[in-house]
Amino acid sequence: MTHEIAVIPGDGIGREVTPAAVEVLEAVPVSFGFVHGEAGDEVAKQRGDPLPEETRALAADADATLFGAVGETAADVVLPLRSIVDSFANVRPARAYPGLDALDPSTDLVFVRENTQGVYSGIESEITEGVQTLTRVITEEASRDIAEYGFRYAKRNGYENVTIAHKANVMRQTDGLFLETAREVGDERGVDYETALMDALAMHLVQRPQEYGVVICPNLAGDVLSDLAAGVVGGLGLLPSANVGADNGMFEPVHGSAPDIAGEGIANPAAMILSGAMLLDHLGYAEEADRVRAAVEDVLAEGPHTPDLGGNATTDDVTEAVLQRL
Ligand code: GGG
Repeated sequence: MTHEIAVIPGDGIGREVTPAAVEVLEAVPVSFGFVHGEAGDEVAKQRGDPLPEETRALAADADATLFGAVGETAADVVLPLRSIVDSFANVRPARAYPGLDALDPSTDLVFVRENTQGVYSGIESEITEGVQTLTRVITEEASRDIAEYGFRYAKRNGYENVTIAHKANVMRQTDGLFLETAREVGDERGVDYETALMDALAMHLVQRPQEYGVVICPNLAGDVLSDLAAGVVGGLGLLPSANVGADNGMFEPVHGSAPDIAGEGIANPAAMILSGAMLLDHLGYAEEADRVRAAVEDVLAEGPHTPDLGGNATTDDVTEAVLQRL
């Protein structure tokens, strides 16, 4: 069986790391057909549309999508793509790797981020000059879906600690509903969990990350806390992610387009290649996914390293080293 994969590199370093993940997927014994699409800031400049219709169709029709990165047009590209592939959960693992400079070497966190609403619902308006508003949407249904996914993920993957992140003492109605619903799900399952105010949680994730496992979060909190966790384990070049729903999925690094280093060929491809491993998991190739992760871990432990990890290797050097291990 051949799996059709939509490949959308996007902008900046997305254009450099996405081919690395494709090369790695081509090296595993799974039959893929890759179809390529354009999206992002550059396409918006050229065609006036950051997410052309044919790219939307590619993502909708494919078995899964590999997405690189986007810059200024994030709201017009990555949010619609997540919706096109019908994903309600954004899973962002942040692990410490042997040989790298993590604050605590036993850190093993997974952010399970609500992917459809919160302040990313896209409802903003100017009510009068100098006054902008934003509507934060939280529904019981979406809160239940993400909490069930998070608790299920923790059980399946052997995580003992589950934390529900919220700010219900301030956003009483919206995060009040999120918290109440997620607690109900935990109670119905009869499992242990804790709840945490997201601001205090940010501090504790830095001070004692080893005490946390799966963190179930509203949308913006998940985006921010996972970047914070990237700082805890060694940088954004290390964090992959999966946008998943009932069937389809989109796999992308947590990092953005990094215009400061784009075009230099020195972006760390680890996050993108690890996103490819999550794609393999999603399609049912757990063994192949583990092999890709093991190859990346070896390279992270022994080098070569790109400059974000203190080395002077290029994206191609690191990709080649991963391919050699595979
Ligand atoms: N590959 C991830 C990417 O391009 N991120 C840019 C960004 O701003 N993302 C917002 C989000 O993840 O919700």
